[in-house]
Amino acid sequence: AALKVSEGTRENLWSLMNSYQGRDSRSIQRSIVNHVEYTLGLTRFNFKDFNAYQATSYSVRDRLIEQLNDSNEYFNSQNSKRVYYLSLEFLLGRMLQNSLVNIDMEKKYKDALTDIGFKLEEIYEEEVDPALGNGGLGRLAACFLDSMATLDIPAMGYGIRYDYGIFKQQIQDGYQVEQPDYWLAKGNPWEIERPDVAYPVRFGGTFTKSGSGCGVGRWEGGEVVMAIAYDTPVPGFNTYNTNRLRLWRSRPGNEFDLQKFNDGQYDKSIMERQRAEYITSVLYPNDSTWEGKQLRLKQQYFFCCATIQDIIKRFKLNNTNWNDFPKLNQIQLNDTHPAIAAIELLRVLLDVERLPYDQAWMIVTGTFGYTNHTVLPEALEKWSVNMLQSLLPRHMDLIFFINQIFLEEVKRRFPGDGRRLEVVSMIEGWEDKRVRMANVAIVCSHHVNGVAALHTQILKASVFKDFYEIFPDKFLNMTNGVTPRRWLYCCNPGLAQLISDTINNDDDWVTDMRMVEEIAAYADEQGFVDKFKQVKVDCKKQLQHYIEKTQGIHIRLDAMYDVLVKRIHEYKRQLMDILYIIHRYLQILGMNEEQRRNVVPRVVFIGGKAAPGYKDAKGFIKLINSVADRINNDKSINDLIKVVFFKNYCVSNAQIIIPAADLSQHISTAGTEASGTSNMKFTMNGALIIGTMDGANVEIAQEIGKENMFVFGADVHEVDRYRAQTDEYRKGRLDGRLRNAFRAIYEGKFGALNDDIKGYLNRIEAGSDHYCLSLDFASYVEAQERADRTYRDQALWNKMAIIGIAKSGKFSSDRTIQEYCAQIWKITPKRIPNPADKPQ
Ligand code: F58
Repeated sequence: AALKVSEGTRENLWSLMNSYQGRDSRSIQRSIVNHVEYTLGLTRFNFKDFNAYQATSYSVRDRLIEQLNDSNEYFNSQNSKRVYYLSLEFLLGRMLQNSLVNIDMEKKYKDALTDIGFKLEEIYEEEVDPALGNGGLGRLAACFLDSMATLDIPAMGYGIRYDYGIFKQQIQDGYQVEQPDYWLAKGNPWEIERPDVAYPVRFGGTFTKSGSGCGVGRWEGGEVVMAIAYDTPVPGFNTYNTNRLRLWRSRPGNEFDLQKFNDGQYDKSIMERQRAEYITSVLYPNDSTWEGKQLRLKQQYFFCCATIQDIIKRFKLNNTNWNDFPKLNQIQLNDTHPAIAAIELLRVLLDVERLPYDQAWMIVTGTFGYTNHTVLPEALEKWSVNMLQSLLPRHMDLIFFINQIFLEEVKRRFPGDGRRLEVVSMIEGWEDKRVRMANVAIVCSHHVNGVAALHTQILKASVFKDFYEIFPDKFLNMTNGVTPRRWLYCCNPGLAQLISDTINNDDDWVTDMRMVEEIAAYADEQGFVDKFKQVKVDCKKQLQHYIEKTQGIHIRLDAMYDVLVKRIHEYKRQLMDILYIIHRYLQILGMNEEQRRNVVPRVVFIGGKAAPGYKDAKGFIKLINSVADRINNDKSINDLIKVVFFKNYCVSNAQIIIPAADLSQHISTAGTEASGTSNMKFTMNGALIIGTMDGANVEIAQEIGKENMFVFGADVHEVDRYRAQTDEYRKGRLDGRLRNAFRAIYEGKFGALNDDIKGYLNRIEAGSDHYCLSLDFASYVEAQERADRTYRDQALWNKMAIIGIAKSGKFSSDRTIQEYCAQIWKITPKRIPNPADKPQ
């Protein structure tokens, strides 16, 4: 009915919303206090910071809901083309500051709150950090939402509303201990529950087919659960446009097992209904290994099935011609995790909408795009055919069918090439058959993209080489980016202010990061450099305060802050960093007073979560903590090195540590890190990178100049050659300093050793060095020494940092999204009129 109201009624409805339009202090206060009383049921005469956080968030949410609804209504009325970003993870981070900044009301809310006795900065700290993601992939999805809203792209994110996000990391006796993250315990003011938006999702049962070829299937029985929508508004910066993030929660289906009930098994039938809720209970905390858990497959299908129903329903509001579907809907798959959505769309088109196969297939391949985030073979998803068959029988049947058609085409185009057929087949193995989800995603998509230039090259040249030869035009690169709103403007207000003041352009650069290039001209200007130094010191003070408060460690301000924060993994080589620290420590122990005066004092931060089942990664954490223990308590080195294991690395504390870093480490073995995105954030915040020629480091070097980074290590080809050698060869070339560091560990200098880590080091010594620690160690040490030398020349250091910031514009996710829009989604911005501009 909303679309049909007359203009008069519309105006009337419009004026009803005025209560939330007021941007003056009194209106803001009234709306906050109203929520204290009416939403929270508390008295306005006495409420705590946390309640102020809740009420403030509800007040902001009111504005966002209005913008969201208006945006949505506008897009519906225009039958706008839409982008749907499907992801099993959205690592959003806290919402309050970001929302206020984006709707340009941070200052107003700050003043309004001060006036009634609250400090906005303290209120920010009350918010739980919603952590529905593992790492880079989930955070990328969150940055993309921000950019799509900012760029006026009619877009939606779809995912899962997990009850438990990524675990909280505690450290006990140096070991990681995982604590459940029940982030909803105190409610979530940012979401809107939508019991009116609910879809059934079926698992198991049987399917019968009629007709030939793919036929028409009837899928019945099994278990039906309901997907309920929870919406979170995603406001753009400096635009009225507000997009929607829709997360699904599982609930018991409407069908009740009457049979059991009548048999007197009331309790059992209730318990079965409860099982439905488990589907969206918990985020799987793996960041790079694939696990064939049935519940994970259920999660994937659950959210894809609900999402496809929702998208189709929206399409049908305004459309009847199915051929328009791909023109109006683009679905992007954030890795293969939601790839089953493509098969689900095919199923619905065939079995429900009764479209002919050719037409249905054209629609599917016109709709989907697939983004790959990894080249590690152990991360590629391969579901057991048996599991798929029992859970999703029709989907398995359709995969077999499309695979057969695809392989026939390949046979025609590459006669006699049996090897290729084997490799590109969606099915792997003979007895224990598995479905290669990447192959399914590639064939079902019109475009496949890597996330950095080097990564895309590797996809084309090795991982997906055979596909690339079949579909050369399908593959393209979309170098990742990060949102400058959260990762500069919000987390580093001092630097943001300095940029705005310097380029004399207000905040325009916040949506056009290339403008920041202008500050390069000031890299030698003393006045500017001094201000930049002051910004860095202020950020370091904040970090110092945070570390004191949360970990009880005092760190000095006048040291180089050397930071390595990311998920703990062999390929990311935290081990190489800690071995270098040991080397440095041993070196200092051997120095006289005179020599020590020349040492650059460092505070080394290493932080990140290890997957709970990843033994080696957990061993690294223990080793880091043992080394920290020894070094931090060695008075003889006079704080020349301090080692901090940065606990529970997450979005909110990333916003503290990134602006404070001097040196930032991105030291993965060349060819292993698809892109990396924190490298971009650190660069934007004026940290210098020590890094390998891997992932997006390569492009960062291109943009800011290799001379403004500390680049080291083997390149992809050298890594390949080294790996092709024998263990004997590598053993014979073990780096001497590495050997000394091992010895110090074996001798117990860093406490009693856990056998696992000892075994790990032994294997490297024996020449089994897949991640090339020994190959890269010498050049790593050399790069570290370069960093020290440069740091002693503060003018040079700051100049390099400023140039880094100036030339980091490419790494805004706005640029990335513009590329997706132009090259993959073929969509242009739709600027919605701001109703506030209308004469009232
Ligand atoms: C990351 N992948 C890449 N995967 O490692 C990183 O280089 C890249 O910058 C980033 O994606 C964004 O493109 C990543 O974070 C996961 O966390 C998956 C979670 C689910 C299981 C498999 C890994």
